[in-house]
Order: sequence, then C-alpha cells, then structure tokens
Amino acid sequence: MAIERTFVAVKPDGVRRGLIGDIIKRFEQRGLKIVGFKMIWADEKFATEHYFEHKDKPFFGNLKEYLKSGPIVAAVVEGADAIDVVRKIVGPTSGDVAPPGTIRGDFGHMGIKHADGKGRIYFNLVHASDKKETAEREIKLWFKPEELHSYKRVDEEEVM
Ligand code: 3AN
Repeated sequence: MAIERTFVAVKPDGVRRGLIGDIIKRFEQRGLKIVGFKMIWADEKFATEHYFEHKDKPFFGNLKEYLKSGPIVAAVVEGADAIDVVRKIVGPTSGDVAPPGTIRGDFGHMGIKHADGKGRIYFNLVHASDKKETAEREIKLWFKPEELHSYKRVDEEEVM
C-alpha cells in the first residue's frame, strides 16, 4: 500500500450547482488529505492538454466545451492508494449506473447514452485521475510544485 497523490476536479457543472463543498467533503471524510486546492477557468489550450488522451473520440469537442464552460475547482488529494480509492468515491463515468453512495450516483442520474443520443454535452460533476501516470501528468499540468503542501492531519494516525 503506497501513499499516493491524485488529481481531482470539481467540473463546471459541480461548481455551478453549488456542490464544491459536498464533493470535496467526500474525500476529507474518508481520511484523504487535500494537499493542493484552487479555482481555474480553463482555456482551449489547457482543455486540449488535459483531455489529450481523448483527442480522437467523437465527443472530444463537447468535452472541451464542457471543461471550458465555467470555473473548475482543482485539487490534489493524498492518501493510501489514493488513486483507486478516489475513483471509487467518484463512481462510474455514467450517472445511470453509478451506485448511490458515490458522488456521481448521489448527485446525478443521467447516462452517457442519453446525452449522446441528444448530441449534448455529458455532465458528470467530477474528474479523477485513472492511474499513476495520469495522476502525475495531471498534477504537473494543473499545479506548480510550490502550490502543493505537506502537513499532518490531526487524525492521521487513525485514518492514513
Ligand atoms: P472518467 O471521467 O470516468 O474517467 P473517461 O476517462 O472515460 O471517464 O472519460 C472522460 C470524460 O469524457 C468523462 N468524464 C465524460 O465527461 C466524457 N465522456 C466519456 N465518454 C463519453 C461519451 N460517450 N459521450 C460524451 N462524453 C463522454
């Protein structure tokens, strides 16, 4: 079990819906540590860099429009096996199958197929890095080293 850092973003729909606190709380209450935190409004270049893995997908244009549509709350979250644990807290990509108890399963219900069928942007509140290499790349893209902080949580002995 390794202490890892992962990148999390409350996407523009999460910010617009006033869910920043509810979403970030999900990570804090599991004992994960917020070691970087800021609000950014991504431009075209930034959105393209962030989602470059999806550049050949048919929904790439919509995905970039989504990311650019409002400010994002970007965070770096630290903890034991944080990358996988955070993905479990976030839940599956499509809201119709995301189980209750996950962020996507508690704050939305619409599936990707429904959105694609209507040719509309698919909103799913939150982004979380999917693996170690992605986490390293995304943290470097969104944060300068001096914007990340090492400190102890008061409950660290019990939760980490
Ligand atoms: P996740 O965010 O769960 O890691 P990915 O990496 O498969 O999901 O996709 C990245 C983002 O692309 C998703 N969060 C979602 O917003 C969007 N997306 C994925 N598949 C589709 C699709 N078929 N149509 C529209 N948007 C999609």
